[in-house]
Amino acid sequence: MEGKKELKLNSKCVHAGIDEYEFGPVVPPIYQTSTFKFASTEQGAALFKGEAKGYIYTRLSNPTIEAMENAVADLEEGYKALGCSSGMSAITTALMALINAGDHVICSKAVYGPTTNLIKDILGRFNIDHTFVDTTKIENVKAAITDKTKVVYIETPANPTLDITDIEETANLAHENGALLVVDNTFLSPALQQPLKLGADVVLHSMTKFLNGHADVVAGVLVAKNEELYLKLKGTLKQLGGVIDPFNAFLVHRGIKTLGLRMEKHCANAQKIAEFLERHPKVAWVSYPGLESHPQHEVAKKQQYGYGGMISFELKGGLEAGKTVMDSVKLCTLAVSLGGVETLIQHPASMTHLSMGKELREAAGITDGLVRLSVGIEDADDLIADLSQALEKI
Ligand code: LCS
Repeated sequence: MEGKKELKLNSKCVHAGIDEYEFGPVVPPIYQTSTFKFASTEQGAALFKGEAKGYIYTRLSNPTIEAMENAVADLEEGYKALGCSSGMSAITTALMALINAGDHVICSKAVYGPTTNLIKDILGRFNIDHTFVDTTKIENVKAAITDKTKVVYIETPANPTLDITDIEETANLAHENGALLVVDNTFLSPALQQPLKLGADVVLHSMTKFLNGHADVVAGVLVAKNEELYLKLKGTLKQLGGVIDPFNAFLVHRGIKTLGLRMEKHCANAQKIAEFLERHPKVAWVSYPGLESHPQHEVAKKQQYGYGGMISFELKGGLEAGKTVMDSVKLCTLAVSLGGVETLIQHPASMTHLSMGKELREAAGITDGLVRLSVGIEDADDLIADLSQALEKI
């Protein structure tokens, strides 16, 4: 893929990770096999020692998975990528690879609910300390950082508040203090944000979302800045075992071909819907990075190539009014997850962020009335008409 590094986004999406294969298929074949035959005991031993090129066993590597990994690494402009069985597998692997007992992690207050639980409840059992801070303000990270801090973990834009953290500023601070910066880039995808270029050390995704884009796969990915970090992550992933399978890797790789096109439409639709909601008399507030009213609009403008497809808002009638809207939509679907071609609506306090508990939710700005929209690629007018009729029901 070296020669293709200079391509623009849509060309990259179509061609990234595509190699030459026997018989000349244009699309990478699905190597749906758990294991690979050795030519001899000697070759098998050489493969295990890393002295020969080839494949051993699909948990360790597989050509279909590698093709998808190369595509994601190319799009993120990272060293190499590792396909994981889910976004949570990617997050668990990154933290287990980079942290030891006795270390400290700083994490954004607003992140996907289970990420909070993983850090607080599971890593906490292994004597790993943490501080959840509002990372939109660098002075909060500065105040929380200690000589034990090994990882600063941010999600930007954050799920579901859409808070934005300045990646470059946070990377610099982490590095000055001997820590690494890990960025969850799920909400934007590499089409709209490339954290490694801004100084992050590891970027990860739930590929269940925009990268795959069709709501039919659960998968994750890790992308490392350099070989040293890649080998650390790879060693941990292969032992923990949360790898992606070849068929899901194939589907994600197929989804990536239209990533640039999809993100363009997600952004255009979300901008129109956010503006419609902000003008609507029944809406109390709207959080969308593309609105000038968003507190970090300028940071988004600086570090993102677009504002994304995610919106959160609250109605003047609070939770009850939100429930009416969620129960009245017809084109939008009431479901969790995000980043697919279809528009989804959900209620974080009782769904995706329930496990965080009320105290942490409130500290993170996830109010009981907050409604989250993952804007799809339907026609914006149809989506606005649907939301409009649902708002009329209040
Ligand atoms: N990171 C972010 C930002 C997420 O939104 C999610 C899932 C994950 C990681 C975990 O990925 P998974 O293991 O599910 O592939 N977010 C979800 C959400 O907001 N609704 O349902 C899942």
